[in-house]
Amino acid sequence: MSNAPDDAQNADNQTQLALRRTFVDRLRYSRSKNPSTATTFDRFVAVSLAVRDRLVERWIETQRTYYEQDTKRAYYLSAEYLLGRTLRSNLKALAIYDDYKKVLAEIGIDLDEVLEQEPDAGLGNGGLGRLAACFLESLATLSLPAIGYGIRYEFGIFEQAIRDGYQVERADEWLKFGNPWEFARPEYTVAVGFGGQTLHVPTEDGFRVLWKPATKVTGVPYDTPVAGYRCNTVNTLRLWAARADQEFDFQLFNAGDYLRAVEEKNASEVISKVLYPNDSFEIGRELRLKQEYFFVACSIHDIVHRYLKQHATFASFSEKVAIQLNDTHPAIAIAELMRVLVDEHNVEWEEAFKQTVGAFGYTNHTLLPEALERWPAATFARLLPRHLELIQEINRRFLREVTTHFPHSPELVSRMSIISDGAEREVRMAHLAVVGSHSVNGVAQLHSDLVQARLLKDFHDLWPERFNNKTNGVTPRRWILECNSQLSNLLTERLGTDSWVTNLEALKQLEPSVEDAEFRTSLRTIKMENKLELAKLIFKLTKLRVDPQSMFDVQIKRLHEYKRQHLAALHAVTLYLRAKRGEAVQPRTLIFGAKAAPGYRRAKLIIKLIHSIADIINGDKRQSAVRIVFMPNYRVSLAERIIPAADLSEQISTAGMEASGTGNMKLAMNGALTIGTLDGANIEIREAVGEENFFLFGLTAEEVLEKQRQRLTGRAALKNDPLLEEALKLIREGFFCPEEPDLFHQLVDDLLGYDQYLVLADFAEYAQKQAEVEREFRNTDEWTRKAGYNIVRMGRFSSDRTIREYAEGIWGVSPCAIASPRDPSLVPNAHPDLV
Ligand code: 26Q
Repeated sequence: MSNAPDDAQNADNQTQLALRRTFVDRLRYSRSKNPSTATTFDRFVAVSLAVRDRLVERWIETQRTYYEQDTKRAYYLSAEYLLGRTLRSNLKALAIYDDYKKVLAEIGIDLDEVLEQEPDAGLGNGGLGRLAACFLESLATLSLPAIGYGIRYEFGIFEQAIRDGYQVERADEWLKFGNPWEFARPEYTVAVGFGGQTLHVPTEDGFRVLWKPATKVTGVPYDTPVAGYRCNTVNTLRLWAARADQEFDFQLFNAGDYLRAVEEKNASEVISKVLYPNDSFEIGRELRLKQEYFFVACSIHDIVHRYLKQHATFASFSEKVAIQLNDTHPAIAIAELMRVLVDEHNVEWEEAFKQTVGAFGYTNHTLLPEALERWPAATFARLLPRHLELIQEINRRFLREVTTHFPHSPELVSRMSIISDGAEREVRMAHLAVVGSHSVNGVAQLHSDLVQARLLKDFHDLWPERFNNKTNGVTPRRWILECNSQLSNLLTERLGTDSWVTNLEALKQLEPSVEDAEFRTSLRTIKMENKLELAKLIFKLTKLRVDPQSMFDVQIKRLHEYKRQHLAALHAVTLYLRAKRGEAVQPRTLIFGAKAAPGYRRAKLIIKLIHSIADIINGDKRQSAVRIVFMPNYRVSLAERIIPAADLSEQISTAGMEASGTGNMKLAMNGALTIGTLDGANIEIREAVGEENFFLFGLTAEEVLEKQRQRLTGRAALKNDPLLEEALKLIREGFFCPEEPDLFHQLVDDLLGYDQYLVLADFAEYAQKQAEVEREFRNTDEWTRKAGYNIVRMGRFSSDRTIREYAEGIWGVSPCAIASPRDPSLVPNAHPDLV
């Protein structure tokens, strides 16, 4: 008779034995250390390499299966991947987290301390980059055949320090001590051309175009495995690094031009050096266009090469290949695929364009017209002469179609043209993306509606069937399971299963639990413990002591005027004034985390404003109601500590300006209540959690447009609000910044004048809603009930749901189950080189 518990115990012991052995082996043979000489960082690398070893068998099996089944693949092209840390995710995906914790504890090592050694992979600015990372994780967990392509930036998003209340930037040297997750693949390099001339060479039936680039750069792929959660699928993230072209160098060195050769080498390698730290387009940075074309050319080459290994013609290209453009940053891929098909493989234009449109999908992430990417045609002509010709031909045929559909409308033709006809001709990347794709989507319902009704209205009139919505989501593995272990345990215990981890909608079965007082007590206890942990971290990082009993009011996101951090700061000043007058103000700790683009002066000034206000308010020990914390260097790993501890989530953008938001989702699913405008995904979150569990305020997107048309001043909104007036006056006159009393003069005057983001117009309703928040917070049990409903009703906002919608609605890719890894020597029929 078998003894099941004993068998399980034996298996555990065996696993733990194996884990210990690989760990010690990796310390010894990959770090040349033994357990007594190893540093904590050595231990981090050794555990990571041991975990990587376990992934590799599944990785090989996954790629073999895709190849054998010749599955359609989804290719995600993104200039950004904000991955954060990887070790904890992979331990959990492989179900060896608890074993490793135990094994390490037995030899006196604390796993949590080891995990803290890992630097964040910060290859992105904010929402768009983190979305790409959540998507990769969901793709693998859903067993979908997919590859992510991007740039291996040597320096990711800058490290932020605060000096005298000002942001200062430092280089992010995330690769300094090596990266245990990546595999360099120098055997699969790609040559990328820049500049030069196009030659039109006559042939029997017309002519061929040859592009003779002036310089070449080599792309070296670095592959990182992306593990699905408990499912054997391991997909690939392939990031390209720029290296100087050997042959090109060789010629220069041989010509005796040593210095020029070294200069050229540097100029090539600078392409993948650094992530642009702007989360909005800024015209005129030629290197940025080089980065975009560089990674796109490498990726398209890779995709076409992989397709051609199994297909003789391009007739079924779009049946096997789906390419998603994460915003317009990789949109040049449309012209590049046309170039490869038409110039290099002799495919007829019509057929090539059909396959191109069939393959591409475009995701838009912004409605702000100034944020749309456009490049001077002259820059294109210099850097990518052949691509400009191809874009002109795509445009010529497109405008012919416009004229056929809407005759006699020259204005329409000029509005829709891919190349604008102003004093300086510019290539409009969004127009190129729409014309070259069969699908165009926004990232929340309101945003998609506005894309269709405003931003790309003319295109929607022409091709309504191309347009659709894909509301964003976030991965519950990182954003609940890994960052909030106590909440995870409670959910699993109550549900009787951990199925919610891969099926977040299952949480709706816990609705009855929310009405159970014991469950609410657990929720409250967990939130308090998370707040205590965060309070410790705040003290460690800022030396400020905050009261965990106070309301933790959190605004974490990039710094932008449209996101209105200054609205929250202004409100904090009014709370402070009320507290000073002896009014009973609910104790509250405002927690900010935000990086400003280094060239965005107003955003940097708002960071200084927050610090100035914080200095005065925190320093005033006669009141304890208001505390303000600015957590420096906000990043993924810091978000993981802040989010589980939040009571209130600030989602207060000017309506119509935040495409979706995804931090709003992470906070709500961890039991924070939202105070927010009718913007982006807030609208859908409110619908999902129930309007009674959401604090709504502010103008609607329509009203915002109307107000902006009226050109009212901010001062017009001041009427009957002496408190707001006083707050503005104090800021303006330097009360919070005696060293530089004029510092915020202009900022306040701009609010009182044009007030583009309607900060003052929305202030009264915001303050009123915050008063309601205070009242509700004091009713602890009722607050916890609302938090509970937020948690159990957020199932729709899993990126698993989002990715299923992309897979079914845009890509036509299906799940592909991967067998358990076998001993590699037992796999029959050694297969051809799998790239
Ligand atoms: C473009 C050209 C040149 C230099 C930089 C850029 C650039 C880089 C990053 C432009 C934009 C970005 C990032 C945009 C971004 O993060 N957008 C956010 O995307 C999220 C995911 O869809 C949404 O939730 C947010 O609402 C949106 O602001």
